[in-house]
Amino acid sequence: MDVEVLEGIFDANEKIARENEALFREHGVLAVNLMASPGAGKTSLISATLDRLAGRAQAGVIEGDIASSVDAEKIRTHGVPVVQINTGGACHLDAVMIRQALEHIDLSPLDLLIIENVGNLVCPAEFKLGESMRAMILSVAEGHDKPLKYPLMFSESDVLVVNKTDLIGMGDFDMEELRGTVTRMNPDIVIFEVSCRTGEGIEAWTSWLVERIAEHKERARRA
Ligand SMILES: Nc1nc2c(ncn2[C@@H]2O[C@H](COP(=O)(O)OP(=O)(O)OP(=O)(O)O)[C@@H](O)[C@H]2O)c(=O)[nH]1
Ligand SMILES: [Mg+2]
Ligand SMILES: [Zn+2]
Repeated sequence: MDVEVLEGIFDANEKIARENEALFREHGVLAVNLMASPGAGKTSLISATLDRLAGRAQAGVIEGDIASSVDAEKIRTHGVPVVQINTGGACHLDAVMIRQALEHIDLSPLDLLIIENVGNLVCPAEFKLGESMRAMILSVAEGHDKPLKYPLMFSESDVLVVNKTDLIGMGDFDMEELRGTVTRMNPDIVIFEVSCRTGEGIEAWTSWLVERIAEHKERARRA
């Protein structure tokens, strides 16, 4: 594809993303684009977060996958509204897919919308969905060198959740090295260390998210 065609695709996506963003703002909903490679723990983190959020914020979830509704079925057990998007082969979500999914979800009662992007460490970072927060997960099993190899997502994310800390010590993962690399690329990024298996760090992450939800609501109210 030549450069002009690619720019056209990004511009068209950006326009719809801005419309989605306006809709989220109108409803005072914090939309979070959750990105990571396959199996890093996106669905596990959403599940653990929903358990902790109960009574503190109303959440909805959009599940993006190439195929199947496996993740949506898991999230539905938490009693929150869920919409599954199947991309039919595409390796990332785009703003049009989100707009279509929003026809099936009532934003009015929600404070938070978590969008689980397709498992992929590369192109999801290139497509805005209308989110106000970009969150990514890196799992310990993937290795601390990933920011050097897949820089865009690490440099574009507002928050990095390092998952599977229960596996530290089983390989050569170096948390300090990871923190150093990521912070040099993105000095403003907020980093949490969690294990969805043991529950370590989940409360710290969830409390931070609750604060961001309140901040976002206040900003939307003033706008
Ligand atoms: N040891 C360990 N395993 C975990 C942890 N979190 C998730 N897992 C496991 O990792 C696997 C993948 O987790 P998922 O939550 O499905 O990952 P995902 O990122 O949603 O995967 P896709 O949607 O397929 O991209 C599952 O077998 C989880 O049980 C953790 O903190 N520690
Ligand atoms: Mg998943
Ligand atoms: Zn893609």
